[in-house]
Amino acid sequence: MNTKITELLGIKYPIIQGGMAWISEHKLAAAVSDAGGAGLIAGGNAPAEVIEREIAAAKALTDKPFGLNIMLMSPNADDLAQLVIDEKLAFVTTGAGSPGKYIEAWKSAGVKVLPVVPGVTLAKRMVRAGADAVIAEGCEAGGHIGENTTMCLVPQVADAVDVPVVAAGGIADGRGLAAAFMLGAVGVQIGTRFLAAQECQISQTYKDVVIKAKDTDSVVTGRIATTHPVRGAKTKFSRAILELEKCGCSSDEFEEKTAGALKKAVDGNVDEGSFMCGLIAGMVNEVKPAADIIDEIIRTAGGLLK
Ligand code: TUI
Repeated sequence: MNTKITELLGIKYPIIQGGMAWISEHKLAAAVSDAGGAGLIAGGNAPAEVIEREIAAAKALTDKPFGLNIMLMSPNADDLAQLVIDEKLAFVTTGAGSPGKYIEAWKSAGVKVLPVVPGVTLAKRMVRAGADAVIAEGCEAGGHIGENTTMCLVPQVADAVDVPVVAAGGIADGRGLAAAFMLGAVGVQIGTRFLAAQECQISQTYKDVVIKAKDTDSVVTGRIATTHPVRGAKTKFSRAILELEKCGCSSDEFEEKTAGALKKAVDGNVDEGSFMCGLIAGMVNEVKPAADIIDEIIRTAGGLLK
């Protein structure tokens, strides 16, 4: 299944792992890369030394290319941007902002640059700045989201730019990959399905939340109290947060209640954790090795595309 994205990244299958803060660490990244996809370590808010160790651990597990995701709201973004160059990583994906100021340096170092974009304007801006591809992410995705849907966003971005487009948000199986191709994408980014990968190091509690989620068990918090809405699983905690902001809490109060909540979810704290996952969680029903997840996606999509 060769596409412009498999060519660009030197990978076998057009599947990029989502860069999930606190979640996408070396074991998952190496497993996805070994299985023919593009594995990713997520920088999140971690200091560069921590991510340096993650990169070393991933290099010890795989000789396949993998990348780093940089969350641009992080105070450590500058350090992580430099780390990508120092570690000679194959590619970088970015989220939650514009990576414009880093692109030239990354390109000079031979790093492929794939910004996540929630809209057409940023997609065009990123291509003008030198991005090698863009990841058009719809609001079906988990974590921090924009306003447009994958179905509407991907073809508009594909029409607007002349670099490869990767579809993200709401894709977890071969039908999603085939559909993404029909929308003009040449690959997909998948996060939520990999939460239930055997190699994913989150708590069993987090995996159970994802596996038990139904189609209606998703909620977006932070639309009123913040400028960075986040999609996650409907839990007692996320419902309480939503009520809090509906009642007009201040952004400070909101931030105080949700600070560190993703890490708490990763550690299995159901009472105070923010279990970020996409709308497609309702379709994720079992834990499997990353290689089996990828094989199944490729087999199903291949059959459909014939
Ligand atoms: O970044 C993500 N998903 C994330 S980041 C994250 S960590 C976090 N934790 C708590 C609160 C907020 C974040 C969890 N999930 N996805 C990619 C993504 N990027 N979605 C939306 C965007 C985005 C938004 C605005 C990208 C660029 C952008 O640009 C604004 C500008 O500067 O033009």
